[in-house]
Amino acid sequence: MIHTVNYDGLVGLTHNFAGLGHGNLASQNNQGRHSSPKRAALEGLGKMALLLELGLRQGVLPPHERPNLGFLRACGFEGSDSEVFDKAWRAQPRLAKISMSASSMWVANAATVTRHQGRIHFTPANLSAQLHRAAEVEFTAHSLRQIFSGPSFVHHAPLFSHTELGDEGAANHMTFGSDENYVEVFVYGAPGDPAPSKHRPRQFLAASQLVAARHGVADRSVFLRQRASSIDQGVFHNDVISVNHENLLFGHEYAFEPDELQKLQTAFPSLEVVEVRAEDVSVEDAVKSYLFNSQIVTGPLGRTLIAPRQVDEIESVKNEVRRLSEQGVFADVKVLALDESMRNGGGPACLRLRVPMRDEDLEGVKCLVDASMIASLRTWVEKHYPDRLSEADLQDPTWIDLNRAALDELTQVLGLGGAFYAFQRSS
Ligand code: SUG
Repeated sequence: MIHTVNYDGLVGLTHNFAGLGHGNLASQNNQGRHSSPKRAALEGLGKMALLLELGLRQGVLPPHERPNLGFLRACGFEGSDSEVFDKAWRAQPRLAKISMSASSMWVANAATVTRHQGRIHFTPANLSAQLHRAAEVEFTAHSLRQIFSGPSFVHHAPLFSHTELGDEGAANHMTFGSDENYVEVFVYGAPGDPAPSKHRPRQFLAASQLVAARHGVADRSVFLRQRASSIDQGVFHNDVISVNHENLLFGHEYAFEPDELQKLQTAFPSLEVVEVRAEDVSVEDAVKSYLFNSQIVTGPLGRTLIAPRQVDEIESVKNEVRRLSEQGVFADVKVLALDESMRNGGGPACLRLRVPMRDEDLEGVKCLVDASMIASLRTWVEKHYPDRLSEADLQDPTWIDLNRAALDELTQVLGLGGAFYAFQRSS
């Protein structure tokens, strides 16, 4: 039997609101506010603990080293580590901010993961639509290779990095069905007519097709075009407006361009569609609440919706969730505070990467967590993470050593050995 193991991104020490997410209204609207990295990381661990309590397998993907000195050096800054950091802040503050982004926490953008003929394929997303996210890719690829090793896993290189091949990974991919009866769905924003006029789409059809082909699943893949008007309203990834679990597609009426869904219904006749009408929940309310960025899992009571607490704060969404529960679509609804991540446009589903594995695949796998590991990670966060961070705080060169000390300890906690991060290999 195949289990979907959710791997969640552990929030990094420098989580902040730099307003870097384009087409992402929360990131734009919260630019410049103080962040709480500690709260962000604890909220994320709270979600992992809840999934464990529901009886699910859970893993964690470690944060990236910040500042990202490899990125700054590739931008041409030279000298010692602290000189590179300092020069970047003086000459190119935007690049320096990018080097401090904790955006790797949204691991739904880490890679596309599919399973075919007993092997699990990973293509790290090139994230070429945005510089701060493209700067994550090299370490993400390394990290996935380290954590998922063994004969079950096939690691492909990220696609060539250019916006025309923009690939945002699992945030725009869904697997329907299970075991041998499954269909892969890739959702893209461009090209297409009408095109969005306010926000550039991030995911390109060619990228989705190339990933499907190299994973060996092209003949069981369906490519659906995202609704252009929804991208313009802040739906920068498909997982902001639709989510799936087994045979269920839970999405908004305006997730896809008209008639697109028919392609999936034809390819996968056992599809169950629960579509929320725009007259019940507007796209604006869907984006504000992140209702469709909930995770759906099978818990002890049955199908369970794990939603951000914002779904309770918006009347239309609250009513819709109540209706869906009354109709038996969801046997259980769990509501979580993920406020720090949400303020950057990252809800429950953004924080997780689904990896379909059988028991025997787990042998080569690292970073699975249990309740005692969550407790150790909480202690580690309490020890190292700042409570409050302003943009000015980000410029402090002591971040270099603070991150390294914390991450070095983390590799011990997680059993990753002493050569996981580049700084560990060079010191
Ligand atoms: O790429 N936010 C991320 C949010 C990603 C959410 N992921 C999914 N929907 N799967 C983004 O826009 C903001 C970072 C900042 O402003 O510092 C940011 O990158």
